[in-house]
Amino acid sequence: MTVSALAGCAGLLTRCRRRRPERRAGRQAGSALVLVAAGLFATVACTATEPPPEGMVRVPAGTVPRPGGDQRVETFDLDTHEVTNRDFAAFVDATGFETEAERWGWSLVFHPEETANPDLEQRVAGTLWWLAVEGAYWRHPRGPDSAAEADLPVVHVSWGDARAYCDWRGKRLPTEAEWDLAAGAGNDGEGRAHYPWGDEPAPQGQWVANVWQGDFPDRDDAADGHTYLAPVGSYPPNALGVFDLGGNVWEWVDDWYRPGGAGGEKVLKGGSWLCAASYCEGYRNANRNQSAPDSGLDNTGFRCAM
Ligand SMILES: [Ca+2]
Repeated sequence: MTVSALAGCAGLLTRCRRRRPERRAGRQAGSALVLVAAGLFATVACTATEPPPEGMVRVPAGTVPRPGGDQRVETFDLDTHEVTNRDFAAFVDATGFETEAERWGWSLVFHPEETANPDLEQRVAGTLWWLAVEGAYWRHPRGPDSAAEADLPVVHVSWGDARAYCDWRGKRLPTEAEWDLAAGAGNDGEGRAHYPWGDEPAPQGQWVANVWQGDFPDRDDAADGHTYLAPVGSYPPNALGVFDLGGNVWEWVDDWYRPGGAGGEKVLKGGSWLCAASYCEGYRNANRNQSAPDSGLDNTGFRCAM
C-alpha cells in the first residue's frame, strides 16, 4: 500500500524501501542516488476531534480543481513550516541518515555569476545556471566552504530523503491534492486564490513570499528582502496558518508527475527563491514542477503531513 492511499487523519503506517542508486538528470536538473532507510516503521493515529500535533495545522476536507473534475480531499494535518536544517540535523543525529547528495559527493547549486561561461565543465545540459558542485549537500548548501543555517529550509534533499525524514517523524509527504487544498487556503474551486497568499503577486506593493524580483537569472533585486533562502516563517502565513507555501523552496509531494508514472518524476509545488514572474512564476497555485525522485538542488525542500 502506498503512502498516498493512506492519506487523511486516520491510522497511518509507512515504510521505507531500499532502492539501487541510479544517476540521471531530472527535468529540473537532477543529480543522483536513491534512498535508504530500511525497515522504518511509524504508526500514528488521530481523530478529527483531537487538536493537530504541535507545529501542524488541520486542513479541513474540501475539493481541488482537476481537468477531469473536482477532486475531494479528506481532512489532514500539515506542517506549518518547511523542514529546516535544525529539524533535519536532529533526524541525521538520531539515525545516521546519509542523503543521496552525500553519496554522490556533489549536488547542483545555482551559480548566476557563472552564466556568462557556457563552456564551464560540470554543467547540466540546457540549464546554464546550475553548476555541479563537489561537496555540496544539506550541511554545505553552496559547497564545502558554506554552512547550513539552522532556520533556513533544508535543501539538496531528494524525494527519498524527504520521505525518510517524514517517516522518522511518524508523518508522510503530502499528496499533491492535499498541498493544493492547503495552498488554496481551504477554498474549493472558484474560491481558490491565484497565489497561496491571495490574488495579487505583491499586495499593497509588499512581497509576502521569498521569490525572485528582477531579470532572471542575471539580477535579483531582492525586493522581498532575500536574495537566497529566507528563514522559515519570514512572511505572513496564509489563512490556514501555513507559512511559505509560495516561494523559498519547491516542496516535494508524494505524487508522480504523470499518473502511474513509476520510474518517472515526482511533483514539486510552490516555487522557490529562484522563481521570477518573468520566467516561470512557479509560486502560482496552479503551477507544478517535476524532478527525478533522486534529485536534490539548493532550491528544493519539503514539509510533512499526516
Ligand atoms: Ca527573494
